[in-house]
Parts: sequence; structure tokens; C-alpha cells
Amino acid sequence: MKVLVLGGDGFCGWPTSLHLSQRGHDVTIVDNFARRDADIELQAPSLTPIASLDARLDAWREVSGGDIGFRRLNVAEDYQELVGLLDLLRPHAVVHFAEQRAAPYSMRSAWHKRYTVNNNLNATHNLLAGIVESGVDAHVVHLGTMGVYGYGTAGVTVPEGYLRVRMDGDDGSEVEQEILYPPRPGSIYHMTKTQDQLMFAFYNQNDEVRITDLHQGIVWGTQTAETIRDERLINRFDYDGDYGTVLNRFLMQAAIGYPLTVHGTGGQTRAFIHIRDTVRCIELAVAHPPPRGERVRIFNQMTETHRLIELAKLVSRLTGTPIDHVENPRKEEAQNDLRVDNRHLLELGLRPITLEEGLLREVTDIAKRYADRCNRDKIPCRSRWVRRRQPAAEPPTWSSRRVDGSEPAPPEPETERITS
Ligand code: USQ
Repeated sequence: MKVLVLGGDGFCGWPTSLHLSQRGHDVTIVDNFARRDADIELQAPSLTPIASLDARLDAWREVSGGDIGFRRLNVAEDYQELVGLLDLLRPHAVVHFAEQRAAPYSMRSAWHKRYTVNNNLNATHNLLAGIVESGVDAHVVHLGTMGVYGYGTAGVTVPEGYLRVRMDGDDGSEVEQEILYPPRPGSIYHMTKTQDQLMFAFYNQNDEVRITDLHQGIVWGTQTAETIRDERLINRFDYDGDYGTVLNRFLMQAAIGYPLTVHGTGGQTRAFIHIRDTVRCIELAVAHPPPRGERVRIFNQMTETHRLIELAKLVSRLTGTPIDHVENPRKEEAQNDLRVDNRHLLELGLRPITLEEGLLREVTDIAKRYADRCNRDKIPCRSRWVRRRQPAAEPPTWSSRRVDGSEPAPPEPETERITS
């Protein structure tokens, strides 16, 4: 199949592009290098030394004979170029990773909130509008997030996207309907993914665009069968407070003897998946497009759930690293239960890699090998979910009035600082 991978230079996009190419698909990557720009902005590059995309593509050609195409464009802004590319390539599938994917980054400042909303919503909408305008019958495979469901303790197994509800009809009868599971985003980033769902529902219903939305859990691990084939193909590994995800952060921290940064009590339960299973799930989704007219397919792309404190204890036991309960910078439940239905991908043939099997190897292979590239100052998460409120301005009194009777301007609001 001809597959366009939007955001194909990123943490999930790069290994997915290689995996699809390995499986015989004709892959073209679209990327604007926003993730590499964020490395510079945050001064927190990948722990692993990632090669330029040109060098990556050359290396892949050398080791596999596979030719992956590349077009540099910003999906959220360069709409006409995107339509032109869809028209030219007429792909069978478009895998959409072209979104800002870090919750802490999205909460850093008003600038980061606005960037995340503008980028993510426009990227998704441009893709959908572009597919309709170009008339290409491409299956959209989107990387969503488990976070759309929120992490409350609802006492039910989280279904794959839809919830059957019963309502009292006007005539006293019972009306049954299937609705999207109520969204409950925990960050601006997660909020953009809940809004993506509405765009998918609309374009699916109105234009019969075929869509699979993969609600993915927290990815851990770094390398896949393809990225280990050459040093220049190595995947990125983020450990910093914005882009580093929890388990990879713990593994990195253990490798350098940094106490494991558990937010609060660590009672939060989350869904996890290894990067090798991510690429396999995307491939399964690409290989099984829904027929035209079928509603948006939603699969929960996760393989196991864990309470964070248990993960920290496991890493601590394996490596002897102490645990540090740091103040939680996020606004989230201190404790929750989580049970998730993931039968669709299992039925399609996914054989999950479990944490126990791969965990130690990951520590030794990657985190320890590149430990000297780690900047310890970048480990703490400094992005705060809730900002200190400034006291409201005092109502002006007669003495604060100017001689001409006018009132002074209210104090300037606290200004945001952007680090770029
Ligand atoms: N946490 C810690 N210590 C740390 C870092 C995080 O205790 O050093 C906690 C957080 O407070 C949170 C949990 O670990 O309770 C998960 O945080 P995370 O940074 O690993 O993951 P999250 O921000 O939820 O986002 C990541 C990816 C995102 C993806 C999402 C899947 O960045 O792209 O959508 O995982 S999910 O979490 O299921 O929504």
C-alpha cells in the first residue's frame, strides 16, 4: 500500500515508517521538524544521538533497500501543499502523528497552550478537509490517546471509544444510543485529542472518510526491530520533564542513580505499551481499513495497566535506585483504578510485549549506554498545571483617582516568558 506518514520523524512516527517500509509498504514521510525544534527550545535533546532525517533515510536504503520518500511541510499551516501531495501520491492510508504530543509542554505557558491547540486542531482538520478536497479515498489512521477518557475511577472497564447509554424518551419509553465515551481531558494536549474525535465523527458521517482512531497508552522502550539495524536509525529517547514519559524517565533515572521522581503518592494507574507494539498496532490498523460507510473505528492501543508506585518499586528493586515522592506539578487524581478493553487489536493478532520481559534490557542497552549525554537539570518537571492566582485589583478609592477624576490602569497581568 502507499502510505503517507505525517509526523514521520518523531518518536512513534520514525519507527512506524521503518516498520511499514519493512513490511513492503511504499512510505512517504511528511514532517516539519517541530519536535527537533522543541529540543532546541527546551535545550533538552534526545538522550540517544539521533541522525538527521536525510542520514536516517540513507541508512535505511543501505540496510534494507527500502526507499522512503520525504516532503517537508507543516500540516497545520501548508494546506495547499498538503492537498497537492495527496493529489500527487493518492495514498491508500495516511497515518497521522503530526501533533504536539506532550502534556507538560502543552501546559508550560499561554504560548504553549495556544501553539498546541492551533497546531493539533489545524493539522487534523487540514488533513480531513484535504482528503475531501482531493477526492482521495485514503484511510486515516490517527494516533489518539487513552487520556481522552480521563483517569477518574468510574468503576467500569473503559470501552473502545463508544458507550451505550439509555435515556428516558419523551413518550416514556426507553431510548438506547451509542455515544462517544464522555471526554475528560487532563491537559491542553489531551483536550486537543478529544476535539480531534469530533472532527473525525463529522467527516466520517458527512463525507464517509474512513478513519481508525487509536487511543494509545504511555509508550515505553526505544528501539524496534528496524531501528536497531544501524546506529543512524536509532530512535529518540526523551527523559526531560516535558517530553519524557514516566517509565522511560524512571529507567533513565535508575541508569544515572537519580532518585525516581514519583509525582505525589504514585497512586495514579495508567495504560502502557511498548514501542514495538505501537508500530505493530499501526501496521495492523493500516492493513485492516474499515469499509466506506462504517463509523469511526476506535481501538484502545495499550497492553497493560500499572500503578505508578508499583512501577517505581519494580525499577527500584531491579536497580537499587531510591524513590523520591516529589510534589505533583499536575492537577490529577492522586489515585485511580483503570481497567481497559483492548480486544480489537488482540483479535487482529497483536501479541503484547510485557513489561517484565523487556524492562531490564532497556535500562542496560539504552539508558546506561548514553547516560553521559544526560543533563540532570532537565529531569525535574517544571511545567505547572495550575498557576498562582494574582490578587484581584483593589477597587479604586477616591485617593487613587487622578486629579482629573480618571482611574489608574489596572496592574499589568503577569507576563509569560517563552524560552525560545
Ligand atoms: N509522572 C510521574 N513522574 C514523572 C513523570 C510523570 O509520577 O517523572 C506521572 C504523571 O503525573 C502522570 C503519569 O506519570 O500521572 C503519566 O505521565 P507521562 O508524562 O508518562 O504521560 P502523559 O503526560 O499522560 O502523556 C504521555 C504521552 C502522550 C500520550 C499519553 C498517553 O506524552 O503523548 O498520549 O502518554 S495517556 O497517558 O494514556 O493519555
